This record gives sequence, structure tokens and C-alpha cells, in this order.
Amino acid sequence: MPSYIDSPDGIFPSVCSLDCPDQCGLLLHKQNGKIIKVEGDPNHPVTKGFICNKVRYMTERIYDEKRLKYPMKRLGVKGEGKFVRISWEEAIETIATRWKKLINSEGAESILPYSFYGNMGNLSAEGMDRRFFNRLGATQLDRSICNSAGAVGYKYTMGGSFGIDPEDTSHTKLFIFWGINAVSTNMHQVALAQKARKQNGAKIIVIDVHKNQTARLADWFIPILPGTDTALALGLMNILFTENMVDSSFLEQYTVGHEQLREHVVQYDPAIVSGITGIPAEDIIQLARMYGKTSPAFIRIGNGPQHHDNGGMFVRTISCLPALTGQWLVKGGGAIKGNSAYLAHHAAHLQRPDLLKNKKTRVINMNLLGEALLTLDPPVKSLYVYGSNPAVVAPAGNKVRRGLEREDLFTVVHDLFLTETARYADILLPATSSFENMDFYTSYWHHYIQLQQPVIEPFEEAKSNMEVFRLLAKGMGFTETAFDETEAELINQSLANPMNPYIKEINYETLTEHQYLKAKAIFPVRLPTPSGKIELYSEKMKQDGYPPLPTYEPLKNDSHHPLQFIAGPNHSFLNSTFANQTTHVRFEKEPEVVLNSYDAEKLGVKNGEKVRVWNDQGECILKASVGDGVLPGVAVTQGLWGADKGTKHLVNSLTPDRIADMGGGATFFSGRVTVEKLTGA
Ligand SMILES: Nc1nc2c(c(=O)[nH]1)N[C@H]1C(S)=C(S)[C@@H](COP(=O)(O)OP(=O)(O)OC[C@H]3O[C@@H](n4cnc5c(=O)[nH]c(N)nc54)[C@H](O)[C@@H]3O)O[C@H]1N2
Ligand SMILES: Nc1nc2c(c(=O)[nH]1)N[C@H]1C(S)=C(S)[C@@H](COP(=O)(O)OP(=O)(O)OC[C@H]3O[C@@H](n4cnc5c(=O)[nH]c(N)nc54)[C@H](O)[C@@H]3O)O[C@H]1N2
Ligand code: SF4
Ligand SMILES: [Mo]
Repeated sequence: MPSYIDSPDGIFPSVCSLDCPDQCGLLLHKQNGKIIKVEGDPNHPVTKGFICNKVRYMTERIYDEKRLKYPMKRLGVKGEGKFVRISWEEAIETIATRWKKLINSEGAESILPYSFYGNMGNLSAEGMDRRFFNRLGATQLDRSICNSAGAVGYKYTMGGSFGIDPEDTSHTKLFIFWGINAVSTNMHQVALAQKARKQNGAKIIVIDVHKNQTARLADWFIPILPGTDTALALGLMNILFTENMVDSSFLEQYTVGHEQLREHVVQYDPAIVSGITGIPAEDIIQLARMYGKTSPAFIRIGNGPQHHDNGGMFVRTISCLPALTGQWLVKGGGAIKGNSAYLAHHAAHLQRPDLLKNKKTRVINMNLLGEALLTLDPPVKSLYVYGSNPAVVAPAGNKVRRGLEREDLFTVVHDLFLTETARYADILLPATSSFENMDFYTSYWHHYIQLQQPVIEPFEEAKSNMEVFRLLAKGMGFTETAFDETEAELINQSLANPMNPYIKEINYETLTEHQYLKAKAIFPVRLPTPSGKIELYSEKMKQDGYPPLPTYEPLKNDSHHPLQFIAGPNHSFLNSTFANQTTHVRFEKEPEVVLNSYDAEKLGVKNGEKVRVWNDQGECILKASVGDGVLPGVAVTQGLWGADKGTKHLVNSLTPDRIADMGGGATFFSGRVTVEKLTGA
């Protein structure tokens, strides 16, 4: 079979590489060697040919004039963005020479990799890079910016990332979108809900701090005060028990601790929960009855509420709900937080921790990047950034920037664009887009593994992450065969995972033939918790210093600023990706802060006026959107906007770098701000 690259014209299967649960099947239309159109693959069993507006305009991004074409080195001061072209040989030589010197004088731990899932491909995000940094013995990065608090919380209850098959939700009668803006962030789950609504009269409930795009299509939107969802879930459990809406035989057979839980939740009566959450007591009762009496009932657990001080406990708690009603055994009932356990590949085969040779290296939580660059002793002397844009996405953004400004920090950035982070680089390397690489993709929502074959030639002198780390390994003089292996070999090594029977038949060869293959996943009867059951009471949590039963803990209120500030993602960007694309920016117009009319009136702020949003860490200038979109005391903004000179749009200059209760998670949404009228504007 000729490779896709060799065919100048045609339609080729592909997969969306972005950090999005849907992981759509794509078709790339190619003419004269160029991709002219990106559309959904109608044969993909879950995504069915529909894709979002972001990716429909992907050709603008992959052929953007602003893409990095060749390696460069810095000319101007850090942050200024002045660079001059160099060759790949010089780039690799410069990095290797500098690192060898650093290893001799300060040790390999003076080098810190920083990456995330700008490209979700397993080889791109956790392949040759991990092998390389293991062999180097560099400081390790704890990649905790996204869902780690929730993942740990879920694991205490369920033992691992096991939810239901989203395809089963075509049977669902009640959907609860809990802290997820699914219209923007999981559109095919919304499509399934809409279909069930049409066909079975299913109802859609949204629980959120913001009347967002998803709330606006709900049958019932329940606004809640930030960080109080655990109390709501406990209040629901109380009513489920007292009104006898629980499934006793399920509780007996499949759970641990339901007797203790029943006693424990008595304290969360509707009046008390109402006082905490801002939800009227009668609504709490009605919600409990709808959930207790509708089957199949499904909860889509979002990422929002776990970006709080108490985020791990939130997920730990609401993942107990389907067990109370026995919904896990009903087709279309249960919950999805994430589903990555069904598609688990063999991480050690891919990442080769053995190359570390049992060295114990220090670990830095990526949410503390600013702090680490400014205060760590012994200091970080070199930073290598790929697949992420920390100058925009990391919390406590002004600290991050001060860290990146350090003259003695040797920074390398590998990206497709001159991102805000790349402006601080000493050496800048151009990255390929995912359509130029071979990789395999494992969704964290649906059950399919998909293959990306390269469809177009690398853009100018751009190279993939795999390729760059092969070159760096050579530059450092590493001779292990681990650095010579091909993409296809890495795919087969990863998929050879005897611990995961669900993917037994999936490998490079079968993927080449079928493009996407479904894991033979069934919801496990015996869960990998210590008891093998769903742990409503968790002895393990007690050992780890947490309350063994789900417990509500209020957010930390560590400042006098009056408004709770929620700075989430928006519809047309993917984190900070696309924030530099004219079309996507045009869709979003400009960044806004949503305020309740009551607060706005007190502040003398009118709808559409510019306001100053500030706290002790920084400030932003945003446009006020006044109405009933949030409860009094709450301010919401959407989008990780670029921070061009002259604009004050860096929302992460306002977010805290406190660490959540579990998993070293980020607390983006637990910060506080003051909003004031912008005078003289
Ligand atoms: N269009 C688009 N899609 C994306 C992304 C993107 O940037 N843009 N990002 C991708 C990534 S990396 C991720 S992790 C996911 C995230 O996608 P989601 O899971 O949707 O998470 P968020 O958008 O962070 O937050 C979801 C909702 O939680 C709400 N929220 C905040 N605090 C609370 C609270 O205390 N209680 C409740 N009930 N709600 C609260 C917010 O208002 C928001 O509407 O989306 C992915 N998909
Ligand atoms: N205030 C606030 N901050 C947040 C969030 C929030 O809700 N609110 N969400 C947080 C969450 S959930 C997440 S996941 C993080 C995400 O934060 P990031 O992981 O930093 O995501 P992006 O901003 O999309 O940046 C990805 C970068 O990778 C580059 N890239 C893409 N493909 C490749 C490749 O193959 N190779 C290389 N070398 N580079 C590539 C892209 O061009 C882009 O610049 O942001 C977090 N930050
Ligand atoms: S960003 Fe999400 S919805 Fe859009 S094409 Fe990619 S996987 Fe599909
Ligand atoms: Mo994320």
C-alpha cells in the first residue's frame, strides 16, 4: 500500500489530536499534496461525521504563515520574541553542549521537562520524550494540571478510570451534566443526549456555576455556588436513603460501607445543604427524586468542580451516587468521569522507566512551575517545553513569567507557533502538526483506539516530538536501541499489554487495516479497589489521611476579595490553542467577565462596559456581561486568551497556585477577585 504522503490527491482517514474527550474520526481531503478540507468521518461509530467548528478550520492553522519553519536562537531579551534562523545541527549541538555542561556542574536534575497534551498522540505526548528524560535522569514533572485531583478521587471510590460506554447513553432517560460545559467540551455526549431526548423523552439537567452553552439547552438548569457540589451530592444521598430510593441488593453485593454512609449523610439535610449550595431546599428534594426514580440515569462528571481546593473529594463523592441507586448495572445508567482504564496501554514499554536505572530524581508539580523556577534550591537551570504553553495556561501566571525571564535559565521550546512561552526561549524548535506524524490515540471518553498515519510531508523544517528526541539522544551520545525504534515498533510495544485484556486484538497491523478499533470493554464486576467493590467507605482514604466517608470541606477563603473567580475554557479555543488564529478569535470576539446584576449594580457597572478584574497577584481588563448568568458573589470568564502587548487578558495572572486536596491538582477555580469600573477608559 502506498503511504498517504505519497498520494498527492485523495481522501484519507485521520483522527483529531486535540485534548478533547470526543477524539473524532476525521477525513482529510488532499489536493496537490496539500490538505484542503478537514471533515468528520461519517463511518466513525461514535463521532459519526460531526466535528466542532474549531477543527473545521484546522487547515488555517496547519498552513498558517505564522507557523515556525526552522530552528531559531534568541537575539533580543527574553519575552521580546526576536530570533534568528539556525540549522537543526546547530540547535541540537547547542542544547546537547549546554546540557552536558550542566550535568557535569549541577547534575541532571537541573534540567526540567515541561509538557502536556497539546497533541494527545501517545507517542507524541509520552513516548520518546519520556525515554529520553528517563535516560538523562532529569527532574520529573508531575503532570497534574488537568484532571489529577478528580482522577484520584474517582479511584478511591471505583478503583480506576472505569465509566460506562457512552454509546449506551442512547438508552438513558435522565442526563445530569455536572460541572461540564459539554456543548463546548464533549459535543458528542450532547448529541447522544439530544437523540435520547427526542426518542425516549429523556430529560437533561445541568448543574453549574454558570448558565453556559450547555445550561441553555437543559430542561432544568441548577445554578450552584462554586466548590459546594460535595454538599449537594451528600444532600441527595440523604434523601435517597430516607425516602428509600436506594437499591439495597446492589449495595449489599457490590459496595462497602453503605450502613456507615447512611448514618453519616443524615447531617446533610435539605435546609443545611441549601444554605451551603445556594440551591432552594425544594429543588434539592426534587432533584433527588428525579435521580432516584428515573432509570437509566446517567451522570457526566465534568472537570470544572475538581479544579477547586476540594476537587478530589467532589469526584470521590458524586461517583458514589450511581452505586446507591444500582445504576451501574443498567444499560445507559451510571456515570463517566473518564474511561481511560479500558484503553490502557503498557506505559512502561512505551516510556521505559528502566532507563532511569533506579535513580531517584526529584519531582516537580507542574502547577507550581512559577514557584519552582523562582525559588527551588538547587535551582532549575534549563527548561524544555513541548506540547504546552505554560506562560498562558499555568496558574499564578505572573510568577511563571518572572521565572521564564531569568537570564540564567536555558529554555528550549518546541511548538508549531511562537507562543507566549516560546517568546522566552533561547532555542526555538519547529514542530510538525499531528497530520504529519504517525501515532496512536486512545480516547478518555469513548472506547476506540485510532491510528494516525502521516498524510502530508512535514511543514518546512518542522520535526515531530519523536524525531527531535531521537536527535537529542544522538547529540547526548545515548546508544540504547530504545532511541532507534520506529513509530510502528513503539505502537506495538505499547499495545502489547497483558494487563489489559480489552485490547488484546489491537496492534499496529490491525489498526492499519481498520483505522479505529473498539476495546472489548465491559464494566468490571470486580473493581481494582482494595475490596474489589465500590468503596462508599474507604479504609485506604483513612490511611492516606482523608475522611473515609465522603465529606464536604469548604473552599479556602484566603483573601478579602469579594468575588469567586472561575476562569474556564471557551467554545472556540482548545485551552490556548487557536487563541492565535484569526477565525477562532473572530468567533469569540473578546474576553468577558460574567457578573450578576445585583453585584454589577452595587459596583456601578453596566453591561458591555470594560472593568478591571484584580487581586493581589495581578489584573485583567475584561468586558462586563451583566445578567443572571451567575449567582451573586461569582464572576466567570471563558477562554485562555493570548496576552498580546497592550492587552490585559491573561486570566491566569489571577488564579491561585494552591494545590487541591488530591493528586497535586490545580485549583484554577478557587481564586477570588475584585471587580471595579474602569475609570478614564
Ligand atoms: N471547546 C473546548 N473544548 C475543550 C477544551 C477547551 O479549551 N475548549 N479543553 C479540553 C480540556 S483540556 C478539558 S480538561 C475539558 C474540560 O471541559 P469540562 O469538563 O467542561 O470542564 P471546564 O470547562 O473546565 O468546566 C466545566 C464547567 O464547570 C463549571 N464549574 C466551575 N466550578 C464549578 C463548581 O464548583 N461546581 C459546578 N457544578 N460547576 C463548576 C464551569 O462553569 C464550567 O461550565 O475540555 C476539553 N475540551
Ligand atoms: N485559567 C485556567 N487555566 C487552565 C485551565 C482552565 O480551565 N482555566 N485548564 C487547564 C487544563 S484542564 C489544561 S489540560 C491545560 C492545557 O494547557 P496546554 O497543555 O498548555 O494546552 P494548549 O494551551 O492547548 O497548548 C498546547 C501547545 O502544544 C502545541 N503543540 C501541539 N501539538 C504539538 C506537538 O505535536 N508537538 C509539540 N512540541 N507541540 C505541540 C500547541 O501548538 C500549543 O501551543 O490548561 C490548564 N489551564
Ligand atoms: S476538538 Fe473535539 S469535537 Fe472538535 S474535532 Fe477534535 S475531538 Fe472532535
Ligand atoms: Mo484539561
